[in-house]
Amino acid sequence: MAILSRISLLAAVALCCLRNGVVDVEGSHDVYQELMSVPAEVVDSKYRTQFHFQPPRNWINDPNGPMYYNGIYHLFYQYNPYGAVWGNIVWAHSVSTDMINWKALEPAIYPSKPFGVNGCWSGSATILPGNKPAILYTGIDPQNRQVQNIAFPKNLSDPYLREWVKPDYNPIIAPVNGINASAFRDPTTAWHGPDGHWRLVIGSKRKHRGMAIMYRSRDFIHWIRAKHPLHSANGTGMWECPDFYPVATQGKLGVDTSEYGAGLKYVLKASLDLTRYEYYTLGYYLRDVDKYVPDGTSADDGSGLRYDYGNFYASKTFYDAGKKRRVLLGWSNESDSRQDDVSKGWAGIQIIPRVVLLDSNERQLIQWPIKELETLRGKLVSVQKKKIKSGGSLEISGIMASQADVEVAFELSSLEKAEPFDASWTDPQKLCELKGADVKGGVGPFGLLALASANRQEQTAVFFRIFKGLNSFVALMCHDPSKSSLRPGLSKPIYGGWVDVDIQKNGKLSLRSLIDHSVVESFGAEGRTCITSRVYPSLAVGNAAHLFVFNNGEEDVKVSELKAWEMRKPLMNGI
Ligand code: DQQ
Repeated sequence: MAILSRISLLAAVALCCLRNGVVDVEGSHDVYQELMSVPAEVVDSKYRTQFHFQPPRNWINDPNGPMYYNGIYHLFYQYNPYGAVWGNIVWAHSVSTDMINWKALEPAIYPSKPFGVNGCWSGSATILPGNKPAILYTGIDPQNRQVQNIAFPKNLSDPYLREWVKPDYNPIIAPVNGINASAFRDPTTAWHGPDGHWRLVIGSKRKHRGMAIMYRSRDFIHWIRAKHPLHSANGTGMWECPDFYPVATQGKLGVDTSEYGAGLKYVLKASLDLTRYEYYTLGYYLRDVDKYVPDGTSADDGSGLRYDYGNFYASKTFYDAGKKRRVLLGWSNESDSRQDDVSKGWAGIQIIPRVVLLDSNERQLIQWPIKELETLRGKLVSVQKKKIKSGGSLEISGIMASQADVEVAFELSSLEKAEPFDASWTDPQKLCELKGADVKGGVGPFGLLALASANRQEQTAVFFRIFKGLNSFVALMCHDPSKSSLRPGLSKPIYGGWVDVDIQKNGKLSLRSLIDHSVVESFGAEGRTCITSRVYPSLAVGNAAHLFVFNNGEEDVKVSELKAWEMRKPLMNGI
């Protein structure tokens, strides 16, 4: 790959200081200097996902600059062309007409100029007036400073926008006037205000305060820092990959980032480098002072709402003008060891693109896999009106359960046996750790056992559990992969989130899980709570994987309907 010949290895360290005028890059990813240019000799297929986004080999992380342009979806992403661990970072590029089948192109942005010579990190795309796309991204300059650069397509009549030009006047935004040069990255899609100014935010921090520093521009090239950040939150540390966009309070359509007027609320999301989790708040955008104010319905300190309570990071949305929807993409990292990644020859996937909407209660977002995914649905097995007795289970057979899309609706006839809720349980993840899938309950745990071996020595449990609170019932959704593999040395975190539904009123809970060899991506209560886990079974592999419905609660539950489809493999970057 000649175009990549000037890529320099990034010997990043986790300290931030100035040495001979060179800023040490503050580590946003673990750096394995000795592994980052070890070429993939064998590309393992046992754990490769089949319908989730992956390049043929090597390391990937954040989705970058997703956009819809003249009928084509573009996905750029952080990519190491030389190895299966983070390093040598470029913007790889794939195109699609449905975000399910992908065609890989040559990397679009790579370190060929001084203002990005030490790496081309994350950023976003904006479609400028006259239908002209522009990319803003973070370059690591010769002093290892994080600077913001612009790039334009070389040839707008190329439908794939293969080549991108980085003008020599870059960087267009530099870390000056007190900005921490190693904590200044990931520009958002810009939005255009009624006053004729463009605006964007860049992730940063001051001491422990995470923040979205705002810039304004008239011509998109010259940017001036606003007096105040758009928003900041103490104790949250560095904000990576911020995202800011409007959502409609009525209806099911997405909203363009530059739209304004009545009937809109705003979402501000930050990826926290400290915890490697993301959180978002809903709120209002005060245009006269260019400030975002959370509406207070969820915590603004990292403990609040998340798109996904599992293995999910560095997400980014874009407005799909073709289908008038807002679509979310995000990175799901491996949870095996770095050495495993080198042996596999690859690491990292993108989640299935999700449509994002505001819930009608305006307290949270709802996410759902894009409709196009359903074109991959093949053989179907279904179950109707089946009682799962206390302690019982039901095997769903007849499809390849390692590559499936499963939708199930549960009916709860009584909540009488629900366990009492303890007010000290404030962290849903901890509660799922305390009460894993094997811990018997009153109402629940009930749900699915994905990627299970025949005798269930291996299983990844996806389930709900209902508690009786003082004034209302509390629903919890968990992923418990503690028995996902007999292999030693794997990280198997248990994840959990609250489910904001009135379970007493409707007596129903739905679950959808996308199972794809080493990933289980789940959507509880029509997409109100989402959890993704990466797992590496040793027995429940390929055709040996099984799928069960289970109920470890005292109360019986009913499966009113279950549908499980075997999923076909799309065109995936030429694999
Ligand atoms: N990944 C990029 C950074 C970003 C981080 C580097 C988030 O731009 O802050 O690969 O995963």
